[in-house]
Amino acid sequence: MTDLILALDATEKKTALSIAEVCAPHIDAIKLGYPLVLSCGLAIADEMVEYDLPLIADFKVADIPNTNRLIAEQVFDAGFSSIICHGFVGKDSVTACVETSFECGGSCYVVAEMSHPGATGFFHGGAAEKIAELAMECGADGIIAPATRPGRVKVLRGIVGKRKILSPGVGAQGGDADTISKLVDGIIVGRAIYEAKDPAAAAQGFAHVRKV
Ligand code: OMP
Repeated sequence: MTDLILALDATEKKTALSIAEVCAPHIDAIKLGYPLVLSCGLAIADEMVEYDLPLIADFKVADIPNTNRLIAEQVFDAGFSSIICHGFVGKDSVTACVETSFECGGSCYVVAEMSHPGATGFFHGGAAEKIAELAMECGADGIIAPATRPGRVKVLRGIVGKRKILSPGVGAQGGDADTISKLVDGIIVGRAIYEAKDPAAAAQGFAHVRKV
């Protein structure tokens, strides 16, 4: 089974809630990040409760350990079930997110390699492998790895083993859902669903992938 995670980056509350409502039967989780939360506040998580789906907070947290902990506490208090943090900030900062997630009964995912073209400027030469190793050492639940580079996901799978890989970059960024879903535990899809004329139909279009 590969989860379909909706990246709900719509910035208008009414639009975001109506997309979540119609897509809910066809998806496994909703990822909320800066675009929607900066527009509507963290309380938007409360309004999503009725869809009965896990909520992933994508703030790509990248600060000192104490600040990471404070951010993670806010996220879990608001009702999210997972948080995404950056790994390049180091072991102590990632550990703060992982420990807070554990204490709050949630999960923590660490960005190992990003999906956009510019990411290769820094996530290369073994950097992503190092971050994935760090994520495992810190006890993270999994990593974020790019649907736009399935070959790299295979390499990172070798490091994380059975731990989860969630993969953004399907659709708008060019990643292929069928290819990547065979390699990962969840695909993260944003614009291909929330910008579609019929978001529910677009989400339903990934039904075959959820069975992989
Ligand atoms: P679309 O490109 O519209 O499908 O959205 C992808 C979503 O995944 C956005 O919310 C991005 O912020 C997020 N994302 C990436 O696109 N690439 C990454 O490397 C990491 C993330 C993420 O952490 O979710």
